[in-house]
Amino acid sequence: MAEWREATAVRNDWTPGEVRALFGRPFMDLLFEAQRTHRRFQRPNAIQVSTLLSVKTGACPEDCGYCPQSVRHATGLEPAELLEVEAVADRARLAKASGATRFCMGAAYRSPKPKDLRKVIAMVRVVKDLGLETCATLGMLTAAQARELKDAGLDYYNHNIDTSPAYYPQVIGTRSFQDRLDTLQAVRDAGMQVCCGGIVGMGETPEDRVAMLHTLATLPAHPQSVPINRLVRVPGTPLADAPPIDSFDFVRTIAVARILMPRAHVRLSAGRAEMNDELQALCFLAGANSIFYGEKLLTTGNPDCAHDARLFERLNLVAEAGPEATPVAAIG
Ligand code: SAM
Ligand code: DTB
Ligand code: SF4
Repeated sequence: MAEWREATAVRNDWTPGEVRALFGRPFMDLLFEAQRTHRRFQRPNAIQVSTLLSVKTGACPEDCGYCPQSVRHATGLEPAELLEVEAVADRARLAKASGATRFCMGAAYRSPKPKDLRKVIAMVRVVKDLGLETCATLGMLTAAQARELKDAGLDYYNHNIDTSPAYYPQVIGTRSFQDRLDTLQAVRDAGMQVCCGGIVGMGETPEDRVAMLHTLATLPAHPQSVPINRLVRVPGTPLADAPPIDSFDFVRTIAVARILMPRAHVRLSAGRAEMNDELQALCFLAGANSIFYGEKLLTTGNPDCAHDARLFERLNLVAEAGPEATPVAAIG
């Protein structure tokens, strides 16, 4: 097996053996190394704060086994059409006032239709004008759609690989792993920043986690944001009864992501509502430096804002300054 060696530069030639060796390190050694990498490449006590809004909810034709928004799963979710631009602007103003620097608009599409894309573009423009970083997640994009979004001022596009290439077909049947890589390529080519990560706790093996992080860390360029989601097990989805991932294995996944992609923001994403403060602190120590802030993710719950503000205060964490270079201030 390949020996793990300390990374002195940002690399995208990691081998599966090296990634496996990182996962196999004693927990304390791994955390120490992740924190060392974190301090070399990131601000140790600053957290990037994003707020999510579902701009089009449910009735999605895709069959993603984890997702409450698929029309194929009986989750009781009430679908909602694409929101009006002014309604999105109102939510973005609130997000900014509460300390978020990035506003992420999520839509339950396989891929956006031309009419929908025009409306999303109008949303991107108003959110950008508020001085927020903009992010969208709308499913698959063509190269031309990616360029249109970039021209409208979209800073980030979120599109996750979700899991390993080998486990992927057991979770999603309606689009391939390669389709995802193609969209990521279109986003990179358009000059947007890439937000790409995955989900753990879907019944995958440790080797699937190795392969997922290896795929992310060997993309032509590392994603600028890497969301690590812990599966939210929603009743009615095929993965409702997936065995929960051990908390320390979750922390290991964060730590390995931090070491492999030292310049990326690693986001502690879905699943925080089921984590206690101590586990979240361990994730921050392992190198997570971004969260979704706000009481809802897309359709499921997230910790309440007062609780997060208190957590930041207790851990002396500050919110990273946004694009308008406002002073770094504690959220809340
Ligand atoms: N429809 C678009 C797509 O799939 O690309 C955008 C929205 S989709 C909900 C965005 C991401 O949310 C998914 O790729 C998945 O990683 C994450 N996600 C969805 N349901 C989740 C759940 N129950 N637990 C954790 N993450 C989830
Ligand atoms: C990501 O990686 N996680 C977010 C965001 N990107 C779009 C979505 C999490 C969704 C969790 C389930 C829900 O709330 O519907
Ligand atoms: Fe649709 Fe996205 Fe959910 Fe898949 S993850 S079912 S594409 S909303």
